[in-house]
Amino acid sequence: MTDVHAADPFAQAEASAATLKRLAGAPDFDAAVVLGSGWLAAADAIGAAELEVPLADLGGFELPTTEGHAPAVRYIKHGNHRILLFLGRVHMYEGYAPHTVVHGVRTAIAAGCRTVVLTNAAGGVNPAYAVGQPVLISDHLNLTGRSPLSGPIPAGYPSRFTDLTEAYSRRLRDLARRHDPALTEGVYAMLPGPHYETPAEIRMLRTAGADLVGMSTALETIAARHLGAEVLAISLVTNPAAGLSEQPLDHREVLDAARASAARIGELLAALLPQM
Ligand code: 8IG
Repeated sequence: MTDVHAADPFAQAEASAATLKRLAGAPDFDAAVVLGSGWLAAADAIGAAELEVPLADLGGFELPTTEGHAPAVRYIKHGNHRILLFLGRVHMYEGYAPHTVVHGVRTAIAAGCRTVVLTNAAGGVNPAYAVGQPVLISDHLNLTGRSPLSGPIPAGYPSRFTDLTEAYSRRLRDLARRHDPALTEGVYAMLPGPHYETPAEIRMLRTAGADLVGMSTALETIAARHLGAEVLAISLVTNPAAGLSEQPLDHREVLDAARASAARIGELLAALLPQM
């Protein structure tokens, strides 16, 4: 498959970052949080916004088409800490190329962020997981067949041959567990979607070592690691993966569970972010 590359996604991210810093009146930022589907309830718990900027004002962003994804980034101050909170993301299944999917992460890092927190909603492949449970991502299976690092890398950027041995920072996972010792961790499989898996595919994923399955995060982690940022990622289990549940899920119950958990995890993030 041939990717259609933007002229220079790295230069675009630098430009978006410069605009963001100018609009926020901030010299740089320290950490970025990307909120996935069902995570909007976490936004206010993370902190009060100094400013909310529509992504359309920053250039280089495609606007999310998914319900529950608001196209804006908030600037939040925690003491001396400056945090960027992306209230949504775009996905490959919306028809976007990998470089578009990772534009927010690249913009945040170009704006100074050394820490990236990625959140998502996921199906539980591990049968021990309950709906509403947050899980720290310890590793991933990128089953999209794509990489945000294919294509030209401009001079001055790190090698495209990015080491992913510890893509998800052990230090940050340990820090999260100090705040909430009940947090478990698992392996996240990213598939392109947008359809869900068949039960046979879920059995295959379980055999391959997956605990969670979703349609985001892995490409953003690869882009963040390429640029040397530390990554913490958290999945909110919102459904048992295909074939794991006897009866169809009650959609309202799932949404309620997600909302309640997202608010709780928002408080965890608010406590963690100043220590990152
Ligand atoms: I929420 O079961 C959510 N996102 N691929 N499979 C995949 N993505 C998901 C699922 C799921 N649940």
